Amino acid sequence: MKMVLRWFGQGFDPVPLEYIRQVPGISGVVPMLCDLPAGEPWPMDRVLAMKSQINAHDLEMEVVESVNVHEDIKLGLPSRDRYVENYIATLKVLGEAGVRVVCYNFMPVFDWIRTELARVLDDGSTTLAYKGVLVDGVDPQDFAKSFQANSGGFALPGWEPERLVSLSKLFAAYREVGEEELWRNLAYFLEAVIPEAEKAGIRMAIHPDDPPWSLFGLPRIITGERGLERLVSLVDSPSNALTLCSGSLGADADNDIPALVRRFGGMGRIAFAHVRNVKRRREKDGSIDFYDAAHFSTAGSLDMYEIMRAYKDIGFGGYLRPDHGRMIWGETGRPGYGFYDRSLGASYLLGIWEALEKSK
Ligand code: DNO
Repeated sequence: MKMVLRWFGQGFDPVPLEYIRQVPGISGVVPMLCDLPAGEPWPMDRVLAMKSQINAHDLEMEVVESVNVHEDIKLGLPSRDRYVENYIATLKVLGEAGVRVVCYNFMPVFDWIRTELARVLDDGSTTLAYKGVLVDGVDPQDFAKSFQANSGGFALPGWEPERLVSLSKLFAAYREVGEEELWRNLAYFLEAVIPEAEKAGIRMAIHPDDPPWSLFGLPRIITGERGLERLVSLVDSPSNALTLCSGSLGADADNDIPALVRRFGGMGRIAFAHVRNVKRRREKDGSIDFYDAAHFSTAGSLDMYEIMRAYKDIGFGGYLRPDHGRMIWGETGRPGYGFYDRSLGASYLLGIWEALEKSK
């Protein structure tokens, strides 16, 4: 297992590589080219420049997150072929640069969604949180505007300004696309891309929908065991793999994370693990409330020891990272990516891993 940390790239991430290098046990960072719109091919010179900068800090660049899928592919529009070609070109570039895993998602319009970027917890730390009542029945335009106004100047992944401009057009287009169409469009994409990923030595690792249910009437399909099962069967290849995100899937109490790790990890289909905790509760009106908790088991609803034990038992040899750090110790930065808290998370998970290894 290799422990990695997400890094948004020079100028886009307030955390310097010098600091990341000082976190014990981190082998590499997981970058992206934040300024490239979804669908644009990633130029070799920029990828290599990013790699040498990362390598110069004794860190590896073997995983990239996210190479975003253009909306025309998800919608199945005739223009999708051009974007599929671009995606394949990007995979070739990344493969040549030594990247082994590409994390992507197939969520319509948005990436992860929260209703608060800085909910204050009892200990004074702040974190991302979700209140179902603030999403259910709310106009997505209004929601997006209030979200942007609260993001502290950072464009959140999947919430890039150029996409928000065309929001109503996008929503209109998705009226024609239900879950089955979305599955068909995902199959079309993977059938074209996976053989090329194989040639490039890359494993495509889909990130589950976060939260794992439909929002604003948009279809969402990678939400639990059945969706993951269907995904891996779309193209039977180790390159058609998963990013198993414990926190995304764990927002739904029906998802048994250690069982999912054993099942899909046992099939060799987990290329990338996002291991984080989430604290969920059901409100009196039946709506869901959750927040991204500290990594410790006692801080949230997930048993992190059992999750790590499942990875250990299946002999997981892929990449693993902590996720969604709270803001602690006065840190300011990208919502969801507090560096101190992710570092605590990495150390905690590595501690569990060492204990599992030595008690075997
Ligand atoms: C959240 C991240 C996701 C992920 C994308 C992959 O913190 O795990 O934003 O990077 O869904 O495309």
